[in-house]
Parts: sequence; C-alpha cells; structure tokens
Amino acid sequence: MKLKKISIVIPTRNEEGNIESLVTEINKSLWKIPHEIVFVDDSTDATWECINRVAARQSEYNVTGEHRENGNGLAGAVIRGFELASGDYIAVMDADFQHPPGLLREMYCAMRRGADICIPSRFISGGSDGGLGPWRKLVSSAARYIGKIFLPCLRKISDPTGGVYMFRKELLDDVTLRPVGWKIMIEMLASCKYGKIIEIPYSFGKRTAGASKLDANVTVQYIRQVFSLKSGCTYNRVKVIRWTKERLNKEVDSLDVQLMD
Ligand SMILES: Nc1nc2c(ncn2[C@@H]2O[C@H](COP(=O)(O)OP(=O)(O)OP(=O)(O)O)[C@@H](O)[C@H]2O)c(=O)[nH]1
Ligand SMILES: [Mg+2]
Repeated sequence: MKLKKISIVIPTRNEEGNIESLVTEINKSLWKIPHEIVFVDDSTDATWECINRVAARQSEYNVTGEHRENGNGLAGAVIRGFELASGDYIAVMDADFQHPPGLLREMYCAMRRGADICIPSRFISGGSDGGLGPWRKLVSSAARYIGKIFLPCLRKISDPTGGVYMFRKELLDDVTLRPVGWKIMIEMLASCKYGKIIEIPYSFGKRTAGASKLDANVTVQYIRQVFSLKSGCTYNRVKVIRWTKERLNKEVDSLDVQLMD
C-alpha cells in the first residue's frame, strides 16, 4: 500500500520546554505513516537548539525547519512552513500541546476518505474546549461569531478558529496567502478551492510548558483580517461531513490493521 506523506508545520516562538516531548508524541501518533516535522522558529530562547538536537537524534523521522532572526510573526511562519513542506498532505498545529498530537493520525484517516481539508472541532459531539479559561472562551466565541457573520465560507464550519487542520497540498496551487493575522486557516478557507471538509471531534488541551503569545494586538489583527477577506470570500459549495467519535475510532482501527500487515 502506497501511503501519502504528511508534513506537519509547527510555528514556534519560545517553546523550548515543549519540543522534545512534542516530537516524541507526533512520531507515536504517526507510527508507520511517512511524515516530516517542519518547525519555523522565531524564538529568542533555546528552542532552535532543541529542534536541532532532536533532529540530529531522530533523523529517520525527518525533523527539519528554519530559524528566522527577524521573523514576521505567526502567519508568515506557517506560510514559510508550507513552502518548505514536501508532503502530499500538510498539517498545521501549535507546539504547546493544546492540539493533541494524536489528532494527526485521526486527520490522516479523514484525508484518506477523500477530504480536501480535515478540521478538528471542539464544538461537535465528542469535542470539548476545556483547555481554555472562561475569559478566553468568551473572546474565542466572539471571534468565531464575527468570522461567521462576515465570511459566508465559515458558516458551515463548526470550529473555524481552532488552529489545527490538515489539507491536500494542491489547495495551495494558484493562491497567494498573506502573512497577516493569527488565523491562517480562515485565510485559506476564504481563498482556496475545495469541495469536501471532514470535521472530527477533539478536546482542546492545556498549554503544558512555556507562555502564551496571545495578546490584545492579536484580536485587533484578527478583526482586520476578517474585514480584509470579506470581498474575496465566495461561498464555496462545500460539503461538510461530521464524524462521530465512534466513526473516528473505527477508521483509526482499520488503518492500524492495514499498517500491521
Ligand atoms: N514562528 C512563530 N511562531 C509563533 C509566533 N507567535 C506564536 N507562535 C507559535 O504559534 C503557536 C500558537 O501560539 P500560542 O501562544 O500558543 O497562542 P494561542 O494558542 O492562540 O494562545 P494560548 O491559548 O494562550 O496558548 C505556538 O506554537 C507558538 O509558539 C511567532 O511570532 N512566530
Ligand atoms: Mg496555545
């Protein structure tokens, strides 16, 4: 069986306490599935040294990336990761374990069932946003509603701002993504051509080490980003399919059985 390769793009800024365990957990999640981990790092701490140390030790898993001395923020880092990625599918996730690495195997199952994009959701049956405090939950839901009001392409999607997703690399053909804002996924949903989205449930985790980089400026950038996308966001005739936890477990079990042969 020829398996498609995944590139996991991870933007990092001062995440030295997370790198080693993150790489270990990603490799566990993607057992027997070809993959590379692409870090794009704008850190001022020892994160890049940690990445190099892990890369030297685990070369069979292909830990790669780039350190930028004068990086231009989160969205620019993710876009740079897309340029460096060599996989058939590209995943984007944070370095702080709020996006559980086990999701990678689950998203891969959805991609194998023909999804153009797999979007994990905290807000469908089986999902939870328990990793956020009450204030952050409020800000996060306001951001989601603002997005859905002004961008019709987000309306059918239950969790367009979660920040973790996987997509077919071809979606990037013929689009130019702008390195603005914090939510590169909404930029893609508004600019790319796609027909089928599979949503899978997940539980948003708590940051395990290091500090949040989210500040008030990020909220302002987000609102600006939504307004700037408004004119370009055409309503895609997109089919959104929601998998239950049971369906997801069945798909993962069936993949595991195939990979054991
Ligand atoms: N390369 C790069 N990565 C960044 C930058 N800012 C944040 N990141 C990374 O982007 C991811 C998300 O940042 P977080 O600080 O966790 O933001 P958040 O998840 O929205 O907020 P919290 O819920 O408070 O953690 C993490 O992996 C960060 O290290 C940046 O300027 N450059
Ligand atoms: Mg975070």
